[in-house]
Amino acid sequence: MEAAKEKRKSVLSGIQPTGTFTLGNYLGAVKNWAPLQDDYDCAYMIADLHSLTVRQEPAKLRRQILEAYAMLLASGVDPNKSIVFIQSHVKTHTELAWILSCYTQFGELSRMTQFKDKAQKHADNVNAGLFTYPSLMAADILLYQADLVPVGADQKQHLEITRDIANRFNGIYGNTFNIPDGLILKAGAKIMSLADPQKKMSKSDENPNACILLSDTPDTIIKKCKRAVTDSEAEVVYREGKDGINNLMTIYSVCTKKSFEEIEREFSGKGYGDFKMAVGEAVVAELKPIQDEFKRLMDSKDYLEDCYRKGAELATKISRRTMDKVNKKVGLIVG
Ligand code: ATP
Ligand code: LTN
Repeated sequence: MEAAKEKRKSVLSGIQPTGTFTLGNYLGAVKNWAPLQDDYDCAYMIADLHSLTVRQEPAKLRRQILEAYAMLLASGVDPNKSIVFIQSHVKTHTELAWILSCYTQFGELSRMTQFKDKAQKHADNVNAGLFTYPSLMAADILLYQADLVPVGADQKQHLEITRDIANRFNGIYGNTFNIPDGLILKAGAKIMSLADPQKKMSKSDENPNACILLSDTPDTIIKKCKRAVTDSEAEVVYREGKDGINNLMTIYSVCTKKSFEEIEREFSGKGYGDFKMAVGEAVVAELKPIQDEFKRLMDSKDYLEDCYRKGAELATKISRRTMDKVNKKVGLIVG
């Protein structure tokens, strides 16, 4: 008799279409999504509803959603292997988010550092969506009974609250949700701003020199690397207090797969100028195939539309199962 096939574990992750992806988004998150497709059942989404928590220009947002979708495919996310969809197309996300928000405490939401940061940054628009953002993110993850959630280090707290909400719900109603684990890689989990290496590189940073965008030309990438803030020493070594150099070493290491020791040896006796040039060239080489594929995909809008429609259909089908279960458990009449 054939041995029962082991069920593959599942993965879900998402990214907001709040701007062009930065090198941080790519190295910390998206780059790691494609390799997971071989071993897991993956679902990847553009978190367009999450991006509404900050004021967006409608025409620009529409363009960014499509660009973000194309960028996922250009980065190796394959719609024939994974479910690749746009969050707002799958209605179960807001449906579950509402229910989960009734199992999420005001106190725990108040402790979210992303909420505190964004509330400070957008003091004129501290809206309810910004506050309940984690309930929607928990819904995204729990709907697919995800085992693993690959994200950058800044999302750790949101994963913890997702687990807390799931455990709370399971505790009241019996086993309903799988409890997910974060998958936060050591290398590249937090790429820092080139202008202020104590701050994370963020797509919504106003300083254009702070981040490398996936759409930057080779010249711009090299210029930004050359301008990166470092220190007044001249030694390429990974050491506490050398935030700028540590960040560039991390970027160089992830792009070239060289260890910190190898990099230190390679640049021993050389100045920061040579090192920054090498970092720039490594980033250009890393991004070139993605940029070429992105351009090709943006010229194939019908193909993209076909992919996101199919993605939404599949995601709806799978997530509906969890949604029906939840509605039943809390005592709604499932129509
Ligand atoms: P925003 O500036 O709008 O807050 P963001 O650049 O922080 O956006 P998100 O859409 O919130 O990006 O995050 C997408 C993914 O990229 C997440 O998994 C997040 O952890 C990861 N990520 C974001 N910034 C970095 C960074 N600097 N280094 C590593 N990973 C990052
Ligand atoms: N909040 C995430 C984006 C996001 C996400 C998700 C990530 C929305 N839903 C579900 C993982 C799983 C961020 O990166 N800022």
